Amino acid sequence: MKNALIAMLMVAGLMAFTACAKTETTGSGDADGNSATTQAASAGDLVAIPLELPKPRFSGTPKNLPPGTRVKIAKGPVKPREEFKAPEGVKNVAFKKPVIASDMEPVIGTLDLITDGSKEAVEDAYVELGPGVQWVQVDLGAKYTIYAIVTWHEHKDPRVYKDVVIQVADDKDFITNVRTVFSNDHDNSAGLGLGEAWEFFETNEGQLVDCKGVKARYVRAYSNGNTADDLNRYSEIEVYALPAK
Ligand SMILES: [Ca+2]
Ligand SMILES: [Ca+2]
Repeated sequence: MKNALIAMLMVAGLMAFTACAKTETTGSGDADGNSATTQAASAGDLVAIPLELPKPRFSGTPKNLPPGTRVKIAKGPVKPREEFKAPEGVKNVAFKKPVIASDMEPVIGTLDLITDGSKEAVEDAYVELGPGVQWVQVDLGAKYTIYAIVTWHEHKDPRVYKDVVIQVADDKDFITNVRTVFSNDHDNSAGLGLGEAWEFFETNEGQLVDCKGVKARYVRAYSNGNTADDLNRYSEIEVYALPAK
């Protein structure tokens, strides 16, 4: 009788151990197509970046995908994105920094709207560039160690932007030391190389790219129209970083 009880306790202990081990393995994220030659954040204390989200304009995302898109649909209700952690002192170093674009005469708005701190989905809060492949570029003014780049195109409705590519470089012309930190251009229609990341619906959360401490001065964000029209809207780009050592 005593032996049977001990055996039962051992089985229960083993089951509890297995359950713990299982929980630990579920935290790993999937590959997001990040091809940057970057380094992991240093082992110091990590804290949530001071990211403030604009108000949501709709809830949930469509069950039916727009034709020709490649979006990973979440099973069950859409959960808020987990807070992103980086070394203490990381802040948005793109705020009020100068912006240039492939189209210096936007259809709507002015390029300074991209780093003015406003990212609400309201009229006059975005810049709209013409059809096809376009880019906007922020000059951070110095080299930074970049932990995250967050971009908002426009989030008044859940549209999908095409060929979303985020690159960083040391020169304003993006000729040398160009690194792609995100790309979902899986058929290279933008001509910048193949990207493996998923497409996504625009929401108030914006698109956060883990840059893993890549060092650069210039940030460039590409797009190639969206599922509602061929135009390219941008309302804000934030770059969470520390001065590069
Ligand atoms: Ca803005
Ligand atoms: Ca494409």
